[in-house]
Amino acid sequence: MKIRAWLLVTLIVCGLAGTVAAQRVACVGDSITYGSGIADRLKDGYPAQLQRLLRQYDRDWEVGNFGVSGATLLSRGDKPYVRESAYNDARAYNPDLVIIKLGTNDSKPQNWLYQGDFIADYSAMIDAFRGLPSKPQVWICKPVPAFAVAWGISPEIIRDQILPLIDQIARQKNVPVIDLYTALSGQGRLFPDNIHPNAEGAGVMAKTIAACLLGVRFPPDFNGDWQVDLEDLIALIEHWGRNESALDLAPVPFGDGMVDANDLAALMEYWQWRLYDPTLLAHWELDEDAGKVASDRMGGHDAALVGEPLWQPQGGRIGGALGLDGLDDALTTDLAVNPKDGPFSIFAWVKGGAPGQVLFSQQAGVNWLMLDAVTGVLMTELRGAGRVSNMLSSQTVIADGNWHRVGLAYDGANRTLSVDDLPVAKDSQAGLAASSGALHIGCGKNKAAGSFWSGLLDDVRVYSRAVQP
Ligand SMILES: [Ca+2]
Ligand SMILES: [Ca+2]
Ligand SMILES: [Ca+2]
Repeated sequence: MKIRAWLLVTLIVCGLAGTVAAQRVACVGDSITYGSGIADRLKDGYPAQLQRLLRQYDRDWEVGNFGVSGATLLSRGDKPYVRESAYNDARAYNPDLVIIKLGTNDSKPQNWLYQGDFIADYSAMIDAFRGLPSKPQVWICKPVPAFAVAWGISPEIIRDQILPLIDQIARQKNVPVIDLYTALSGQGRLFPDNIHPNAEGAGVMAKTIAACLLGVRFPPDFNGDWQVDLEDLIALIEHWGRNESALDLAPVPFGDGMVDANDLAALMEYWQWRLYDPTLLAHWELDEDAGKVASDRMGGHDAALVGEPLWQPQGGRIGGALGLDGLDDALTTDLAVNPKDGPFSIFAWVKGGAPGQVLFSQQAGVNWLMLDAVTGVLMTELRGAGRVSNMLSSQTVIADGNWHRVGLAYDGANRTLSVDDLPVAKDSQAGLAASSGALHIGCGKNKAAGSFWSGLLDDVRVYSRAVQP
């Protein structure tokens, strides 16, 4: 009976999957939205953090920061938002979603004089945004708490008067509310000046807002493979009816601790979703069937085909692959990862090869991953700057006509070579020699004869972390 209920629920929610697509988000607000008091507000302000969270789901999410320090919702306040150029900018942004977080500055005595206008002014702003050609969905936020009176801002007015008014507006205008007040209650340590959240506090805001927009509190990928699939569903089933915060996807934004139908529905909304690992710098899937460009799924580093590599749409390990002739075929990229800068890794599926051939190299640098010129074992020439440091060789020959997943990972202290997700060589190496050249795929550092790869190449990934095999 239980299983049948499961299947039924699964089938019902499956029909709803795929409704979450990337959109343009305009963040309207005051100095808390702007990011006052955050050292690097363009990186750590809540809109920037929100964009990063959303882009785990889809690279096309776009979040604009239209915060204005000191701005009030009240049009008779001392700095009405509607008279700021940011208001025009936010409307010209053509948003699909608008997040309004105002009210904090309205609690100042000179502004709260006009409290009687609050509902009408807020309604007018909601209507103005809803009337844009892009017909955005408007969300309103309960302001974050104030932890002391500062600049005339009143913690009590926010809590006792503004919060209930926001609820009232939400009902009257049928607009969804994001409760940033509850999200940050008791978190005074995240507010160095008692009013403005620091980067961590802005992160809590971003998480809360992202949860509301996405319908899920965090990515429903419990085993960390950036895919939402059967393994994640099984994890949910195994914890069904239990109190397990690591699987508490819903209800948004705060969860309920329990693993139940809410969480299943949230997961199914992302069924078969491919998430983006923020440490994945580039991912060439090599699934094209024509052309001289291998596109980067992460968007920033499309690779150029050199020579006459052949697309093999049916012949890959994952989808299609690229065939290289061992003479002059390769891929060049503009991705420059300096080995001196710390952890990174590179992985690919490969088939073929011969002694001396190179999979990855760095222009004006060294060969990152290659087959030993004599024995054909997998090795790297990447090493420390000192004369005592050595190359690292495995004992593993991969040129046996089968597909193998090969990798090189550096965690800042250790080099690891892997084949088929098992380590085949590892040593400590405190720091690698600096090199800022671009990554070559399928040829040596100098494109020397004999260094070109002969065989198939598929699913090349470069990370800014050490992915452990
Ligand atoms: Ca997963
Ligand atoms: Ca739950
Ligand atoms: Ca592929």
